[in-house]
Amino acid sequence: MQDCIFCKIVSREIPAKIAYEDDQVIAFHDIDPKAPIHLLVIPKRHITTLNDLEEGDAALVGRLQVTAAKLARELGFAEQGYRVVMNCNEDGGQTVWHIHMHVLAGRQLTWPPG
Ligand code: D5M
Repeated sequence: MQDCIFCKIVSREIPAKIAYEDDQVIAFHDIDPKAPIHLLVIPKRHITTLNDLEEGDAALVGRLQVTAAKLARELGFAEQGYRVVMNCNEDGGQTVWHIHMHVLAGRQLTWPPG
């Protein structure tokens, strides 16, 4: 999508610190980290919010989680622990309109989130 910053990261129109990429998914470091490690795992295909997911997207969404787990093992924070979060729409705290999985690690996270 033309004006989507995450689509522009996918197409390399804007830079990002990319941690993983395959044909369907890309992961990069959040520009405004909320923890010592803060990754975003996104589908390359533009999907605006979680509400736009369809039956056929189940494998793609699973792939986001599998990618998060793979990165946790590879970057060494799997055993210590981490949190994955996906925000949806205004009340959920979504600010970028291309679905993304936050992966937060490297400190004791509190619950519930604010
Ligand atoms: O999270 C959107 C997240 O996207 C937020 O943590 C900042 C991050 N962000 C915004 N622009 C960039 C770029 N250009 N690179 C990396 N990270 C970025 P949300 O759940 O929508 O509030």
